[in-house]
Amino acid sequence: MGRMKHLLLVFCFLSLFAGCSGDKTAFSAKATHSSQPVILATTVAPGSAFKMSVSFEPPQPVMSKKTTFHMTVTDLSGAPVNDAKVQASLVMPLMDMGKNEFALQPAGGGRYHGTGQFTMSGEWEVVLTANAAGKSGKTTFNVRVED
Ligand SMILES: [Cu+2]
Repeated sequence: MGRMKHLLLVFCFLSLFAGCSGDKTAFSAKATHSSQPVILATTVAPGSAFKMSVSFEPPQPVMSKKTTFHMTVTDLSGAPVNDAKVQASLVMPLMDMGKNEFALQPAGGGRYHGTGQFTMSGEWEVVLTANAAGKSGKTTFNVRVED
């Protein structure tokens, strides 16, 4: 087991070096993935009236847990939009995973929160649509989900 312990120390050091949390999972292969970006691509639909950003809790979404979505909506000048109806749709680009949609609730300052669950690891599209004052916007975030 001495060799195992040594390997564990090396992995802990490497994961600290990579900037991850160095917790109990540091030995697993997951930790080495943590230096990869969570959001792989962002695509704003043509003609969108809003700008959107998104982040996650936990910061790296995993398929076995619910994910809290934090997002912001601004108009094209950057002013927060507080009264939008915001909907998220979770889609796998490579396969039909069924309908997986939920609404996000406004939290002031152009921020919206909601909870959803990715039902598989791999690449997902988080499609966010916002509607306010007769205008609409749509942004797709390609997101990496771990198992
Ligand atoms: Cu799938």
